[in-house]
Amino acid sequence: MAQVVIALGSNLNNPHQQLKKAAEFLEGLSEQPILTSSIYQSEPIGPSENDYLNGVIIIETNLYPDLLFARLKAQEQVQGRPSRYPKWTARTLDLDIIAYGSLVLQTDSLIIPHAEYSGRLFVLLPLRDVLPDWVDPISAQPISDMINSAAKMSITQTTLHW
Ligand code: PH2
Ligand code: MG
Ligand code: MG
Repeated sequence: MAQVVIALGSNLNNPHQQLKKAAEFLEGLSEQPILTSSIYQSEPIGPSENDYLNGVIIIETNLYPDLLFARLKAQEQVQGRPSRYPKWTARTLDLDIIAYGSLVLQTDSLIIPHAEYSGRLFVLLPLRDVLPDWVDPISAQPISDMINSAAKMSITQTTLHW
């Protein structure tokens, strides 16, 4: 069984409801109770206008990465995201596999650990909530170092519940 880090983001159509629905879906997917970070509000990085709600959820699963990826993409579509879209546009739901145990994998469709997470505070801050001892599987950098060197952005912890 693998411990999988999933980052969630939404900035369209009631983001809080979108995150709660996605958490329910991930709970159903996980062999163990999920771990949830705080929910953060963050300025959009990229062309979008609306602020995001972001969070991180840890699941335990026996699904292989490619199958898990397909299940996450299907849930994005269930929650109203078109299957094809330009990079970084506003979205009802984004479910990204940040890490899959300590696996390192690069295929045409899937890069694990996530190629850009180590520079993104909207992933790193919630990840630290749930796994404060997290170390990057490739660089061996502790999460505190990644947070210190990530680009500054406007992001605040909310009191919203999953
Ligand atoms: N996701 C992106 C692009 N920009 N900005 C914020 N604040 N939060 C996100 O989740 C996000 C983003 C691409 O997935
Ligand atoms: Mg993303
Ligand atoms: Mg994505």
